[in-house]
Amino acid sequence: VEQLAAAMPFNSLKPSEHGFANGVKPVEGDTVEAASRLPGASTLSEANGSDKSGSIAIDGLNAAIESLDRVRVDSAGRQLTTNQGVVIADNQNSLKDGLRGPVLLEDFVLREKITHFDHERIPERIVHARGSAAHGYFECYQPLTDLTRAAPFQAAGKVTPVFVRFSTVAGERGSKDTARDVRGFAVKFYTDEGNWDLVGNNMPVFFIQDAMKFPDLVHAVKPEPHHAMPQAASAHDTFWDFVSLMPESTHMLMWVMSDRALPRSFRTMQGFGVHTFRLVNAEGASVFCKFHWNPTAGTHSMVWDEAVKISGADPDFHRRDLWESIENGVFPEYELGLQVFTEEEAERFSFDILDPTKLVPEELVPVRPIGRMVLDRNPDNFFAETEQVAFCTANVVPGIDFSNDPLLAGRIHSYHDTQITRLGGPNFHEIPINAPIAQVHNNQRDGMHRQAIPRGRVAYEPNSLGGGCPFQAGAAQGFVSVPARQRAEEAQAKVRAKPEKFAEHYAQARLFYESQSPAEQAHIAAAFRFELSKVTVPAIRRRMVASLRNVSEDLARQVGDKLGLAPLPEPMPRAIEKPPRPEVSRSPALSLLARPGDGSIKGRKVALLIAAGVAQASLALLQRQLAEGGAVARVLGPHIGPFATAEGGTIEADASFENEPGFLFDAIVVPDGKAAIEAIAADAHALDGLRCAWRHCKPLLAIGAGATLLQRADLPIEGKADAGVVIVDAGRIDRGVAQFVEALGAPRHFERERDPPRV
Ligand code: HDE
Repeated sequence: VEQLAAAMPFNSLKPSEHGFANGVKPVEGDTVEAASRLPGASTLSEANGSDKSGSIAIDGLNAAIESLDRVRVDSAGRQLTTNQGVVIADNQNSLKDGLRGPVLLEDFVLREKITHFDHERIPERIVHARGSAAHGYFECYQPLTDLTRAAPFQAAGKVTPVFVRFSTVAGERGSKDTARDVRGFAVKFYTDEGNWDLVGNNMPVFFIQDAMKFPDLVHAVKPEPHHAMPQAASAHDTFWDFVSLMPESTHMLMWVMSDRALPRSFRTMQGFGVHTFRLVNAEGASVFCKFHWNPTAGTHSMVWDEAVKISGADPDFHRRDLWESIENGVFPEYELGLQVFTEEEAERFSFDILDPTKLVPEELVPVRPIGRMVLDRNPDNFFAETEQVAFCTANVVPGIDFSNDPLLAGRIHSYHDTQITRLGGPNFHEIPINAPIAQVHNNQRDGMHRQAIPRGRVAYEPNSLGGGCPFQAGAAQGFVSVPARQRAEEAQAKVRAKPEKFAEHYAQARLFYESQSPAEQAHIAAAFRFELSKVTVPAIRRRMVASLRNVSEDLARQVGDKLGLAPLPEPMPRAIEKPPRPEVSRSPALSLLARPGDGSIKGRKVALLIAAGVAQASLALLQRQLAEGGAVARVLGPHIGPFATAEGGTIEADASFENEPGFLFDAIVVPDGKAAIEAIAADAHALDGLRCAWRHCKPLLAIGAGATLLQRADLPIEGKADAGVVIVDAGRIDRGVAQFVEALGAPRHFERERDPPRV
């Protein structure tokens, strides 16, 4: 093993690739840095095969990995076999009756191979079809035993394995990552008391208040049924027709038209449980709670023009970012926070906490950090893990319970139900990625694809023949639903109706809009303008602007003007004449700028433009600082391969101006070297890249002669540019690099933005 390690470049984060596979568990209470050094962090294990089932179950990063190890298959050094384990002699030619004769029916090798292939596809998820996932762990900060008996929260430093899938909602499985859309944020905790799935989104509210409307909402946003267009987009008639008739969607529309719908990466978006849940302690006492995931890297988004361009150049942009970050040891990390409140407090709120179109402002109930989640391992196989994982809101563990949110009730049914078709039967809980670490013992039997082999003749309870086993645990250990009572005044006959506060639809939409920074507000107006201008039926556009008048006259006017709607239509009639007074009129926490991150450049991608004659020395300090900060620097040239430097050496271009366009990067650097600048200026791909970086408000660094390239790209840098444009003399590189690194770790430089764009 040592010889092997010496003979090849060795990434210390990926020891299992090189035979150092004996991972260890994260030390309780350890830092992420220490966790990132754990052996076994990679999954690309080809060197650890066991005779029968591939890799041996090692003392891995966490128990979930160990259980998956049982079924991992590594084929290094193995012969090809059929599914029956029969070794295959020839995998190129079918069995024929003579060289030019017909293929024989007896060719079981051919038939098995084709038959399996014919059935490779399974139905995609009806929503959230496109997704990407990673393994990791949750670590609790302090025991929460006063609030909940849920296993992950019982001790400081307790580590619970997780599998997390991020997704878009509307697009099909092969659609793009950078659609304007809600993102799914689904976490499966493999707790030692069973699986708990926190199936959330990156926005804290939803379009509708009742599950009854969900199929309508999804039919409206999906491609229109007659011609199956548009793909992964809400900018079409049926979506806006539906939501403009559903005033309860207004608050969520503000979120979906905001920068939240265009996250820079999965690493830089929040997650929310959306519904109000309950926490229950060992005494059975319960409180209400909302779950928040806050990314350590801060919240960062793209601009629309950038998202559109990335969709073409790299439809896998978010998937790639997640994968590469983990492989590079830049582990996505999120802090879990709780908003906890009592039933009595909830009764006094101006909104109903059972209404999923409302959030609880952080100024009203602060978010209390309770632990962190680190994603540190990529899946081995996309289909087996990311595609087959089945989340379900019904998967809760003792200590977590539901509220009466009517949207949540529908979900508790839907998720399990949908998997029965998607995964082909009722035994999908036995698929390795779905199987709990906690043991499963019950009397459920049979069904398609059963894996477990239950022993004995007893499959019923109560029994005496099996000694009464498996037996009920009783309330002390088993799951007990909170004995929540309806208040006397609510104990009515059966009704199909909603509580009164559900009828107020605009206060929180206004709160959201008013709490955004000017740049974020401008993006919301531009998003409505864009989407509604794609709507072909004028009455729908008018109805939507009429609804926006109840949110903000300023917003309605901006959108209406650009849709040629003057005078503006009358405001949409409200269901409640005198709505309750909201507790807060501004919530700074709702702006992305509230969480800029810690200024770190970890995971940021920087393009260094080069050509023959580049002054390599002008890049050295920068490259070192980017590497030290955990940023990824890519060297882009007129073509890939080596280029002569001004110093007489060579520098290798990893990518070309054409194959990795500038808009894929977080920042662009133009080095010194006159000849190189001339060559770069002759390639409009490079100039386009610079213009995009400018237009998308990203940092630019130009060193020495590089400054002239910014002029050649027609960037309007008159007088004093913003802090994101750093121009330095070749002699003062150190100061320029420091400024650039600071700009790279900061939010975008929106002070540069113009609508319509100048560049
Ligand atoms: Fe889902 N949702 N949903 N949803 N949802 C599904 O389950 C559904 C809702 C969310 O990565 C489906 O396994 C109903 C809210 C995520 O695998 C399906 C209602 C929130 C994912 C389903 C909602 C979500 C799904 C499709 C209204 C945020 C992807 C395939 C009553 C809190 C999970 C599947 C993954 C997936 C039903 C509303 C989040 C059909 C009926 C609100 C993150 O069961």
